Formats: sequence, C-alpha cells, structure tokens
Amino acid sequence: MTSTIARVVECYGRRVVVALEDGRKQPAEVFGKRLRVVCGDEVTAAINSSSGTLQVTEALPRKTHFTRTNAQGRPEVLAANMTQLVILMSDQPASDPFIVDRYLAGAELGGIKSLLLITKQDLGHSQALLDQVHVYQQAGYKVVYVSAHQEQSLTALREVLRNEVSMLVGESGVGKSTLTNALVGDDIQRIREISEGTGEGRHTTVSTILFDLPELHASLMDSPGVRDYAPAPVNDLQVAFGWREFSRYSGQCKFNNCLHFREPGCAIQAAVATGEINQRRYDSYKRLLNLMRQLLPSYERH
Ligand SMILES: Nc1nc2c(ncn2[C@@H]2O[C@H](COP(=O)(O)OP(=O)(O)OP(=O)(O)O)[C@@H](O)[C@H]2O)c(=O)[nH]1
Ligand SMILES: [Mg+2]
Ligand SMILES: [Zn+2]
Repeated sequence: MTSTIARVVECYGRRVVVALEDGRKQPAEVFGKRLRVVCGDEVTAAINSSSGTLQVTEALPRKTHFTRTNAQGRPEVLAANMTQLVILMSDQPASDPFIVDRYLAGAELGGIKSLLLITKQDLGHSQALLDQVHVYQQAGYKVVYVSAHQEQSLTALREVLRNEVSMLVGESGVGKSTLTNALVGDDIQRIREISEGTGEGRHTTVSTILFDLPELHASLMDSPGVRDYAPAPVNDLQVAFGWREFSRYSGQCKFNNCLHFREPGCAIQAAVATGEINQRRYDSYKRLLNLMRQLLPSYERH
C-alpha cells in the first residue's frame, strides 16, 4: 500500500487510532523514536509490508496547537489543529475560575479562539457562578449556556461548533464527555470498541479523543479533566496578552515594559483600583506572572 493521509483521533504514546480519508478508524503505530504525534495531527500512514501493521510515518505541519506546562516545567503539546478552545464551567463540581483564566490565557497566547460553555443548565446555576460569568462577559469573552439533556440548548451549541475544530477542556466532571456523547451519538460507540484494546475503558476520560460531526462540517475533541492548568512558558511581558480586558489600556502605562505589578503610573493597576478591571482577574494575572518568572531562567527574559 502506498502511504495515505490520515488524522490522529486518539493517542496513547506510540499507539494511536487514526481516521483515514474515507472516515474509517484504525489502530496504528508511530514509526521511529523521533516522531511524536498528538490528537488532531495530520499524518501520513502506510502498511508495513513485513508486519502488516498500519504505521504513522510522518507528521504534517500543524496549523495550531494547544500547549501546557507539564510537571517538569516544560512545554507540552496537548492536541493539534483545533480552531477553538471551548472551556467548560459548572456548578457541580464548582469550577475554579483561576483555572478558567489560565485556559483563556493559553488559548489567547496560542492564537486560538476561545469561548466559555456553562454546563448543566437543567440544574440551575448559583449566584456565585453567574457572577463569575458576568466578569468574563465584561472582560470580552463569549459565553454560551448548555445542558446535555435539553435538545434546544444543544441546537444552539451546534451553531457554535459549525465549521470549527473544537477542543473541550475543563476540570473533571464538568460534563465534557456527556456533551460529546449527546452531539456525536453512535460514532462514540464505534470508537469505544477500538479503544477497548488499550484497557482504557473507564468513565473518566484518560485521553483526548477526536470525533467528526460531518453534518456540521466540524470536529470535536473531548479531553481528560484536569486539576490544574498553566500555559506553556512565555516571556513575562507576554503574560498580559492572556487577559483580554487589559488590551483596552495598552500603551497607557508610564513604562512601555510595564508588568502591571508594582510600577508607578500603571494604567492596569489604576483600572483595578476603580473596579474597571476585576480584582480577582488581576490577582490571577499576578499568579501566572509569578509562575512564568519562576519557569523561565532570567537569561530568557528580555
Ligand atoms: N444534570 C446534568 N448532569 C450532567 C450534564 N452533563 C454532564 N452531567 C453529569 O456530570 C457527570 C460528569 O460528566 P462527564 O461528562 O463524565 O464529565 P467530564 O468533564 O467528561 O469528566 P472527566 O472525563 O473526568 O474530565 C456525569 O454524572 C454526568 O451525567 C448536564 O447537562 N446536566
Ligand atoms: Mg470525560
Ligand atoms: Zn502597567
């Protein structure tokens, strides 16, 4: 067989599942130690003539990728070729807004669109969650409400997903897989059968999985829940680009290399003092700034 173009839809180290151009999904092996792929990667695949197994032989350039800082403080690509990051928030379990802030920052820094999806609408929402949502709307982020059990809200969500490759992210239990199931339907069953061989048949998601939504000309990635998230290391001056509401004040600080920390004449600190910028969002910015300064050795800073 000559090599064909395929897309990685599941990834377990060297073992992956790829979707071929005709939509069929097949287990495959990543060939060669230096080749690394993630869910969403476009690859070339070919049958190895001696072993008869399908092998991924090359990864095509990524259009986008979403990264994190891993436990070793190094950048790690989580998935590729998404066009938008959909960050889920719920009341049960209550989402940590600091993690949500970091997801928003990670998308912004990675050049990926983002939106917030408030889940489990059928259960109602606490005032605390609604207040948090209001802060995000004021900051300029798009917010959509949904319930996996209410067809009407799923119809609205489908319009948000149309023509996009969306990656669902958020803490464990916010409802990523339930929504994926509701949107994908029987496709999920087929892929479950394939992944059974990996022994990953647990309720909580252990690996990012990509599904096609052909009627929407779209794809959806369900990802494992997290306990924490930090964007890949960036220069400390870049951290502010992760906070959309800060952009209204760009160029207004006294120093053009202002980190909005303790500098005099800082437009961001002034906006926090008047309440134009939310204090908790600002605290979150300072936390990430501190983390990034720890991660990057001083020579990598300006
Ligand atoms: N009432 C209600 N329950 C929901 C909704 N969506 C999800 N749930 C429930 O929330 C729980 C967790 O849902 P999952 O979809 O497994 O959450 P997840 O985000 O995929 O979790 P991880 O895979 O661990 O990251 C399950 O018991 C679901 O039945 C919803 O819209 N309404
Ligand atoms: Mg899940
Ligand atoms: Zn400043």
